Amino acid sequence: MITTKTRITDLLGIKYPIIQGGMAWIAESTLASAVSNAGGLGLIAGGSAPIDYLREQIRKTKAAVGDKPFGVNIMLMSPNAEELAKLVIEEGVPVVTTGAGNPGKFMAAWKEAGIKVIPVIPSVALAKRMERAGADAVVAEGTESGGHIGENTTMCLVPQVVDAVEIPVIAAGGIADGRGIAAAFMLGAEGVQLGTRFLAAEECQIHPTYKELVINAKDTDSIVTGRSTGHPCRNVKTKFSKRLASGEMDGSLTPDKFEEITLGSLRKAVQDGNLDEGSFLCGAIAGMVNKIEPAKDMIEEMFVQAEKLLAR
Ligand code: TUI
Repeated sequence: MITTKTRITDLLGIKYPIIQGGMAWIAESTLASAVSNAGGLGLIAGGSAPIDYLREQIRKTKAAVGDKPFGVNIMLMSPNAEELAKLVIEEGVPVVTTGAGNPGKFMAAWKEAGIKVIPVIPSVALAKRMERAGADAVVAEGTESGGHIGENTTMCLVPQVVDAVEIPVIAAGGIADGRGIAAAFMLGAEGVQLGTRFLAAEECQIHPTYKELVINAKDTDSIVTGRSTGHPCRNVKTKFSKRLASGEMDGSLTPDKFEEITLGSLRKAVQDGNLDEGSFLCGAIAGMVNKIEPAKDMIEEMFVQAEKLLAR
């Protein structure tokens, strides 16, 4: 068990170099603490949740993980980003990851508070900018990921980011087993971030319909919607997401109408399992996620497999 000890395990003080994605509406204290207690880094998603709810989630996680680290993901497009940027300092959160924007303006305050900052980025240019701004590491996220995505694939993006920056790189997008982890390491990554696999964790509190969709998904069952709005998002293929994508394609759904229909659709998926109006975000690797099990079992199995492959 030495090949997956990296600058990421050192930086974060964790056993396995794995981060659980900060999935909006999904990543809460139960899942985050299960991942952190298993030796990875669990994240609470800021999403667009009320600040008092997030304070409670942070405190619950702290109580559940003891001295193990955990983090908070801040979605920079969200209206709560400014407030949450302050809350993580007040609450002594050890790690912050950011998505969907440039966290530059918050960086100095977070660094001063001793927070480890790991922006999620979809391009080499942003990775370089984040390194200059003082990021401790970056997550290079390929278009295979669920949710809001860039254009480049994990296979192309990760080695180019690794070549462009000195700070350690964490690979995300399309990874759901030990083979994916080993492959990411071969590309130069020193850690991985997984979202879709953790949707099937026992501790993940999404609606059973959501879990079923992920478990039953085949290789061709993810679809990107929102290209017309400039915010492409990968989802499970459902009647709703297919209708959105075809409406965008044939022009019958204007970007304004798209925004109107999808407002609140993440919550409808996660909490209500609403197949008619919910956006069930998932990565392109959902076809390989077939079993509900504890997060700890997932992590341990994946690293046994990755270590074996990397030791060859
Ligand atoms: O952020 C994510 N994934 C997400 S956020 C989300 S919630 C949402 N809801 C409705 C519409 C859109 C999103 C669901 N999934 N991943 C990290 C990520 N960050 N992917 C791409 C980016 C990104 C994009 C642009 C990071 C930086 C960036 O910078 C632009 C700039 O400011 O230069």
